[in-house]
Amino acid sequence: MSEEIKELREKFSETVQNVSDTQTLEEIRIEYLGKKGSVTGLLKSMKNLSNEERKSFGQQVNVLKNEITEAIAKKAEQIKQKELEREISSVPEFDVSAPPVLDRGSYHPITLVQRECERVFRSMGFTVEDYSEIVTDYECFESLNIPKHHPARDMQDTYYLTNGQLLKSQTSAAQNAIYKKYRKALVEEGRPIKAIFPGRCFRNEATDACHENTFFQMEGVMVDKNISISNLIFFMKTMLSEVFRKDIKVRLRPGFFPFVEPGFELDISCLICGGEGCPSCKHSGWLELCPCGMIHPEVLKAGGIDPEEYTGFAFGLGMTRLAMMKYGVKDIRDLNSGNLKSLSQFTAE
Ligand code: FA5
Repeated sequence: MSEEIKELREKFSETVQNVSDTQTLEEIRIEYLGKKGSVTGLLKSMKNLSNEERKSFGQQVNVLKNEITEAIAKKAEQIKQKELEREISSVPEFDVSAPPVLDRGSYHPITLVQRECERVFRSMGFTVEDYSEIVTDYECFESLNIPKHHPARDMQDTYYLTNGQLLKSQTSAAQNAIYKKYRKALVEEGRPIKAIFPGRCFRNEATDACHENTFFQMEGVMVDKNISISNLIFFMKTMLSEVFRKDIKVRLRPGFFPFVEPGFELDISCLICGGEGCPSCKHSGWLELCPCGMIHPEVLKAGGIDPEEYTGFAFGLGMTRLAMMKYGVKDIRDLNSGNLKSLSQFTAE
């Protein structure tokens, strides 16, 4: 009987050695460890043995079973790592001097990053919302607990239309409408509000390597009973690890926004300079990427949601900066330049 174990062990290690994809590995797992698998077969065959033999044979089969389980887990990890390396190496490097590829259409890097973010959040049950670029003062500021003459308005000077409307300075401007759209489903059917809304934002500010007057953000909100900071941190971590597919150094520090309490600034270590300091990160080594926090009770109230019963988190991801970091674009202004020589490097698959 031990001969059978030896043969099975040898056969398994030969087979598993050459496996390079998850599906074949799963087939092998079933072949050996499944209900009708070879190892299970050995265990079943023990019923014909004497008590003494059964004990020693059982132990040996269990050792083999553990060896196979471990080897399969190790192989699965190796395959995953290889797939990840393949994916990372297929991300195009940004080279400002590369010749243009004008015979093929291409997606803008921000579109690519936006689609990636949408994919990640959709898979976690978030809806993707579209929102106007022209909004009212109420949507952009008042409903967000920023009354007229509040100093927080100074940080977001934007472009005003003659009719008093404005080009939205932040995707948070859509929050109020989203709460109103989904509050009935929340209160009457107990369905949590889980929504993201990517969009273009405008600010009247001097441009530099990491500031544009027109840029993209992606807002996200989740409202339900008992939502806490842990939920916020979980979603932030998942989003970053899915988008970058590698370990990113992140720091969370207190941040003030009138529409969240408490509020945080989520920064990532600058991937252009590796944290050393460069113009892309204003020489700090860190890049402000995704401010976030627990939605202020006044903001929930303005959206028709009772803050005594419901809580939620909100975040405002700087999508243009995310695209810079993901594709190694040193100057944010390249992304709005319309320069085909640079942008056509991101040709769609
Ligand atoms: C806001 O706009 C808040 N609405 C974010 C928020 C949402 C906070 C929900 C809390 C809860 P801030 O002004 O810091 O915050 O901008 C958010 C992100 O947008 C920044 O971290 C940055 O990544 C990006 N951003 C801001 N200004 C610019 C700019 N001029 N150019 C490029 N990206 C910018």
